[in-house]
Amino acid sequence: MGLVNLHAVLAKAQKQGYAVGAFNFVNMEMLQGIIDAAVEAHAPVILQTTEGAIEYAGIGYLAALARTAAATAGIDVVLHLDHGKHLETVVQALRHGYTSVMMDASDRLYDENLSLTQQVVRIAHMAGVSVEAELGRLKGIEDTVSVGDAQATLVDPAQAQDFVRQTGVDALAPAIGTSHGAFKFKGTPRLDFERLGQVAHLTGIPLVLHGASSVPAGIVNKANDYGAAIKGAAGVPDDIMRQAIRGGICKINTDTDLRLSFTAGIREELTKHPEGFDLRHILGPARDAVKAMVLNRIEVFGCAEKG
Ligand code: PH4
Ligand code: ZN
Repeated sequence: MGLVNLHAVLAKAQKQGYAVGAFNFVNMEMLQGIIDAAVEAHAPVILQTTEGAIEYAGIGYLAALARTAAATAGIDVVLHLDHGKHLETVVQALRHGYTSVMMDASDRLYDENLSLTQQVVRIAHMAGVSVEAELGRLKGIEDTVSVGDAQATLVDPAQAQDFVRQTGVDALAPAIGTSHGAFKFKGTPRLDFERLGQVAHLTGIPLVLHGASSVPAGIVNKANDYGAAIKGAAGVPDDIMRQAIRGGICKINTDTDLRLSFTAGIREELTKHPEGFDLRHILGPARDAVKAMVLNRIEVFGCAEKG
């Protein structure tokens, strides 16, 4: 089986009320940890790379790894461009066989975001490739100084309705209070579920939660025990994640959880075996740690046995 597009995978998720994990990778071991977990759980999976990952590893290597994994996985696998900021990167992704692209012009004026996304949808849909877009800015709700500022960073539901109608995107990432990285909330974690409900109702399409890592205390503590210095980390708790899925989230972006797991695994191995320098002994356990984390996320997302 080869790669499938995002539309196919998310239509099923939306209908049945679960979410599909979208996991970022930058090297072979991360990819293998992700795919091994998805195969074991028989879950559909979205493999995604950002422009930063492409700059680091090269799009040819990343696409070949994903294609190789999908060929024998026996589950639905999507290869998605995450946060494509430039039209050139989108075209590059199409040329390399990506089956889904995100045109992220959320930091531009609304009209620019609209016309750029319309262009991408026109080109991508001709090739059978799905398109995700974003509205609002990813920022923790409590990071803003006033209610007015908070409103300004979050998605405007009426604008989302207009945007989806005018672009025909397959999936939309509405900013509802999450942020990228390991430090998402200073106080009690909260997302704007009322706003999410309005966007789901007005657009009717599958929604995407960015900045959705759970940042488990156990993994952060393990990293710190083996030499990391990560203080004040906080992620999206599982009950909030489940509520988001009930509210229309069908794709969940997870990167930080994998980075934490991978590096905690490396730190443990190097600390326990300071005499070691065989890469296979160092990166193998890190790959296993990524697999364990992805299995955990698949359970929370409810997509096991849906592959
Ligand atoms: N992403 C991943 C963004 C990674 O430029 P870069 O490769 O560092 O960007 O789109 C997420 O939404 C991940 O959210 P998380 O940080 O909560 O895992
Ligand atoms: Zn993101």
